[in-house]
Amino acid sequence: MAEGTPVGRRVVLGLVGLGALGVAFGAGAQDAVQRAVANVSAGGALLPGGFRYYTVTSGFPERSPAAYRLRVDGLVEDAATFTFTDLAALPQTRLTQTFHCVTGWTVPDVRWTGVLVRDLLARVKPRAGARALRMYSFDGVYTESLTMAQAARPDTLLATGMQGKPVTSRHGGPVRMYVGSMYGYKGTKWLNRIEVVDRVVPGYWEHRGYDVNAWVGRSNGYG
Ligand SMILES: Nc1nc2c(c(=O)[nH]1)N[C@H]1C(S)=C(S)[C@@H](COP(=O)(O)O)O[C@H]1N2
Ligand SMILES: [Mo]
Repeated sequence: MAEGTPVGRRVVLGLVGLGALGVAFGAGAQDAVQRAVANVSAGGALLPGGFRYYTVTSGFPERSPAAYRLRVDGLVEDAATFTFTDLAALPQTRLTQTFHCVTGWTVPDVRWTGVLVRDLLARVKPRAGARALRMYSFDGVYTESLTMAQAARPDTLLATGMQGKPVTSRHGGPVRMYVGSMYGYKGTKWLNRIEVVDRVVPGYWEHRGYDVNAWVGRSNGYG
């Protein structure tokens, strides 16, 4: 299901109203509602208190770490296919950072672990003329983009761990992207290919009106 447009004040007030539901019906009921909505619509409920599970397809694809492959190709000297074990052998980075969906929900202090995209790129050696990355998902539909400078940031991560556990299938495991300086939509779930290209190619949500440069607080009408 679509995740809608960035929220303004009116919708934020609506969120506060839904928060009151938790008081009226008890937190257990609220959690049950949130789970139900996540299961049924996959669109994420507008309820406070944590992550939504987003997908633009009808489901949440599953792939085991053993079956996982990440292809990195395009304008590189050494195109390569990485297994989960290969990724685990690269330098590991930890980040603790707030997650921001452009529709207004956030999750504070999310603990991520994984491989910085810049450490991955160092292995495949981008060629002169490389300007951007295209990310692909094994959901078969979702795509995203980053400039090389955005990709090289110290908070642009191929995440294999989230909140001290492996990234679950619902959250895009075994490997998803996390772009800490940008809204959540830049973080491709179920990542299976990174193509190095000569220009930014807008991704799934950018074709539907979101900003290509998705800086938290200064894009999509915020700031
Ligand atoms: N493949 C894929 N990646 C995706 C999405 C999606 O629907 N499909 N949604 C994006 C959006 S808008 C957000 S806010 C985050 C949500 O991550 P979560 O589902 O783990 O909460 O994933 C991003 N990556
Ligand atoms: Mo989002």
